[in-house]
Amino acid sequence: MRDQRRVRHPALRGVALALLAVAALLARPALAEDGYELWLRYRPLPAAQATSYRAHATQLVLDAGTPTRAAARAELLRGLDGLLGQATGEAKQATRDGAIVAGTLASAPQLVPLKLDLRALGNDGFLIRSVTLDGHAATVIAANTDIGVLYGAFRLLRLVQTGQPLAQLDLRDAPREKVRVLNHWDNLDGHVERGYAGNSIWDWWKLPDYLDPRYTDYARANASVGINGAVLNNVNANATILRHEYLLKVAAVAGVLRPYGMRVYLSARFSAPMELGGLKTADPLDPAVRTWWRGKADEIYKLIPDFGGFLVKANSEGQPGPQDYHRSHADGANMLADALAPHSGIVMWRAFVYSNENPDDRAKQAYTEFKPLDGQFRRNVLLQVKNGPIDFQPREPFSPLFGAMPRTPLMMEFQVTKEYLGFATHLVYLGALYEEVLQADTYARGKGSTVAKIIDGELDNHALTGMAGVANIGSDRDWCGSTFNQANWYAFGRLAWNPAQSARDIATDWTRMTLSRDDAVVKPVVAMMMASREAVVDYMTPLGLHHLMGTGHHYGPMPWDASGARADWRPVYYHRADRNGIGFDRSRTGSNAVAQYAAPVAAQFDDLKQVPDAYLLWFHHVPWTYRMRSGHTLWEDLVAHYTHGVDEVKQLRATWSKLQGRIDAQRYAKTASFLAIQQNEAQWWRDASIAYWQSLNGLPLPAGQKPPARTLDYYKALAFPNAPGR
Ligand code: GCW
Repeated sequence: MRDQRRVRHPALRGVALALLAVAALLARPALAEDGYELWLRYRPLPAAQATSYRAHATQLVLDAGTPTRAAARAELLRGLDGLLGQATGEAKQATRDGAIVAGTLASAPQLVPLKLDLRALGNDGFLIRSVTLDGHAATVIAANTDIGVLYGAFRLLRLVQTGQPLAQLDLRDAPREKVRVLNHWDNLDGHVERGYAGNSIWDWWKLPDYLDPRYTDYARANASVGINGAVLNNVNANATILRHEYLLKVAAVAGVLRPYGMRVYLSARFSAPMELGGLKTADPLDPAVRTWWRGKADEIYKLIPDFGGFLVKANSEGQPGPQDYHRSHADGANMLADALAPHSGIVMWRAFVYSNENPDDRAKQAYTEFKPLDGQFRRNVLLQVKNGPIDFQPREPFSPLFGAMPRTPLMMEFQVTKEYLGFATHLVYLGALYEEVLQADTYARGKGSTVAKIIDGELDNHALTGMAGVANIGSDRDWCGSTFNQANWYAFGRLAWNPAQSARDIATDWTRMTLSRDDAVVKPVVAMMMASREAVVDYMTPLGLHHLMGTGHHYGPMPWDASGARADWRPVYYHRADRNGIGFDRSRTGSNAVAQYAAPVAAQFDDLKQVPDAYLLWFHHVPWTYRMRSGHTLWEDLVAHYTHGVDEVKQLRATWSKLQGRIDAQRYAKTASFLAIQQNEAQWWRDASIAYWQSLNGLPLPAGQKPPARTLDYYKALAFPNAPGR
């Protein structure tokens, strides 16, 4: 039914708004900048800007007859009212210049005479165009579906928030990835694995009866960047989530997310038929097991008709899986895919597998396991591949699986939470990392075969495509543990929509929406963000080093550690340093991991003369005295990188301190404190690493370099039994 909000009298509404504002002022400190609003921060624009936008937002024409269109209407009114300091009127059709008319052709039939070409927009796309309608200048948001209308509404608001003109618009956009999902590593007891922003936002205890309003704001934020799904529970899955009483809770969450175009998915524990169904086996070829999963899928879809499907971590880090029954990953994935197919559900099967019992280089194992299975998966299976061959390091070369399985749709898995990049407190803009991976050239079909073109289906002609981000969201008031971590959620969503976008442009939009539209803020903040990723690589793991973080919790430097339960969980496995040299030899004469890449890439990585410095110690073991392109020795350059990383953090702090007064006090202060923590920890990383390498190589510090502040024994004695996120 048409929503009955009346066209309000602007003057009266103005008075009411003013009274409300006074009441709010009296009730609590107004406009608390606690970060809760994220980038959907509709604070009033400066007067001159507001005036010029008001001419393009005189009234809203939007039939809010479905929950999704109602969400679009609510968002537009909230955004325009807030940004422009007005009470946006509504009408059934454009009655004056400056109307915003939004809808599908069915819900906004007045758009039909415009003969808009919506064919290329698909399900989720939209167009925004300046037109003349019923004799009035108007801005049209048109789409084939309600969700396209909602995405268009958010885009129009983004134009205002980022200071773009609303005149002569002719903008079309549609996502290049179909499945754009967050993976929550949230346990049912509220703990978030690798979460640094408080507890899980899913309150399983109070669900389904209590729906935290936060779920709605979560959905709004995701829809604003085009994220259209969420896996609610940890990939280290508890079968309990599949019990009927939990499915009722999941259905309640799905009901909140649905109007915003988000589907829910669940991580499925492979052994659930035994744990919940009392079966003796979870063998994917066993008829009783197959029947159990089909029944479970039917039960789920009765409760949640648009359920997205399952995410599975199998035979990885101790999780059960098909190999327990000598079946392949394809057997396992296909069994679940068959159960979901009648309901159009999908399986996202993770390729993150490696085994301690396998003596081969860990970096090679996922490829070795999955490459032979190319072409064996059902049509509704996406293989979810982490960006690099090891595990979400500050820098890794792209996973060799990208480009190696043309007959299987591969989905990207990025980590948004910063497990290996300083947890919540370090400022690291991951947009730069994502872009580097997406733009990497696999050469799978010759030059220009970027990872982006593989995962968006262009290169091998796949219709089922996707990108997953391991969420950094928790119960903290600011959602992500820090203001700048919000940018990583934002950038993930924007790149899942279109992996060809520029990280810098995304950072610029985010800054304008989140912090300030003032160039004196935007320029330095974007510069900070863009420099931050290289900084963390330098102070933690320069020149291709990796996985030297504290065993288990992954906090701080522990390159000396050889205590992990498995060889491939010990830092010493990865750096292989001794008196003479350092680095993991993955060249043809070493583990030959290079051979997993297409020939031109393999040749480049294999050749010491060609391998980029950034991957030197990833692919090669070289003497400390190795002569770098710079003319310096490896040791000299290594130390210089560590120092440079620390210096960059000092620079981030200095830049931020100049912004005091230009950014609200609350968010300014939190970031300033966090940057101080980051500087201390960057210094610690540098000093502890250098002290350890010196204990092996016996070399003096390069000229001009400061010695570590403490002894190696001091760093080795540090312990962090309560580090978060385990
Ligand atoms: O990076 C490792 C993490 C584990 C995680 C695993 C995975 C969910 O340390 O906490 O488990 O990756 O991706 O499965």
